[in-house]
Amino acid sequence: MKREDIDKILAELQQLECKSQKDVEDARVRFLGKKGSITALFEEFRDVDKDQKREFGRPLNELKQAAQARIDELKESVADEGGQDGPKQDLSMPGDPFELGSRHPVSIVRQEIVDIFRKFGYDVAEGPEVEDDHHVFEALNFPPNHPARDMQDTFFVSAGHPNPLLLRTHTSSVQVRAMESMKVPIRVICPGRVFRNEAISARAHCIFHQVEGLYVDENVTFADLKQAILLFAREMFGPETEIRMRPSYFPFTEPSAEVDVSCNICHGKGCNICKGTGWLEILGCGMVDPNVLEASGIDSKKYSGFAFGMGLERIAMLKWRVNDLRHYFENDMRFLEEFGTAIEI
Ligand code: 2U9
Repeated sequence: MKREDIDKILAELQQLECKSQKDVEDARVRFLGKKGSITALFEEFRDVDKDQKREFGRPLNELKQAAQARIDELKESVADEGGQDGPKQDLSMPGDPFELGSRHPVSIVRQEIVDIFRKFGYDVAEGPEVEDDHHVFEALNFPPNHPARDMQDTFFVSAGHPNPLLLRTHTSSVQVRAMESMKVPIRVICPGRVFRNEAISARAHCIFHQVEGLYVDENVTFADLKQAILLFAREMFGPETEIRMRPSYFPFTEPSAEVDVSCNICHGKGCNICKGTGWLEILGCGMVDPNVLEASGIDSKKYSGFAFGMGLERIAMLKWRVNDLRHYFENDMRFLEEFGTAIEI
C-alpha cells in the first residue's frame, strides 16, 4: 500500500461533479461499492505489515468519511434540480405569498387631505419637530403665562435656557416659518407630527399628527374660510356633506370656530357614532389674529388670512370607525392589514 493511492482518490473526490442522482449513485459505487476503489484499499490494508498499520489506518478511515460526506453533499445539491428520479419538490403546490406592505391609516388620510388642498392651490410645507419658543408660542400670540408653555403640557428639550428648545405642540410653527420666508399671497398646508405631554388613553396620545393650513392675502374674509372648509369637507366626506361652525377660542385666531360635519353614517338623524347629535367635530379654524401676522412681519392693515387645523388620528377614527386611538401606535399587523392600500412599487 502507498500513500499516493490515498491522495489520488482524495483528489478525485475533490474534483467530482455530478449532474443527476444517477451520476451520484455511480460515483458512490465507484468509490465505496463492493468493487469500489476505497473498498479495494481497505482490502489491501488487511495484508499490510503490523508496523505499517498505524501509518495507513487513520488516513484510510478519513478518506472513507470524506468520500461519504462528498456523496451526501452531491445527493442534496442535485436533488432539487431534478435528476433521473425527477424533482423532489411538488411543483404544483402554490408558491409562498409575496407579502406587500400597506399604508398606515394615518398616512392614508394625510395623503387624501394634502391632495385635496393641493388641488385648491396650496403648497405643502414642512418644518422641524424640535422648535424654539418663538415659533411655537411667542409668534402665535400665546401669553407668557399660558398653560401650554408649562412643562406639564409641553416636552422641553432644553428647559431653563433663555431660548429653550421644545417638541412642537402643533404644526402652526411651520406656518410661522412660511410667513417669515414667503411672499404674500401665502397658501400652505403643513402636515406633521406633534407632541403634547398627555397621559395616553383611548382619546389622547402624547404623539399625534396634524394637518394645518394657512391662507394670507389681501381681503381674505371669514366667508372665504367658510367656503374653503365646506369644499374640503365635501371632497373628504362626500358631496352631500354639510358643515356647521361653533364659536371657539384659540390664541392665534380671532374670531375662532370649531367645525362639525354632518354625520355621513346616519345623515343627521343621530346614531351612536355622532352620539345622537347628527354632527361630528373635525377641525378648528379662524381668522389669523393681526398680532400673529405682525409678529412675522406681515402688515395686518393690508393683509388678512385664515387658518385651520385638524388631528389626523381623529379624522381616521371617524373614517374607519376606530374607537381607540392607541391602535394607531401599536403596529399590530391584524389592525394594520385592515386598511389594505398596497404601497405602489
Ligand atoms: C398661524 C396662524 C393660525 C391653526 C389652527 C386650529 C384652529 C385648531 C386643533 C384641531 C385639533 C389642533 O389637532 S388639534 O388638537 N387646531 O383648532 N388650528 S386654527 O391656526 C394658525 C396656525 C398658524 C400662523
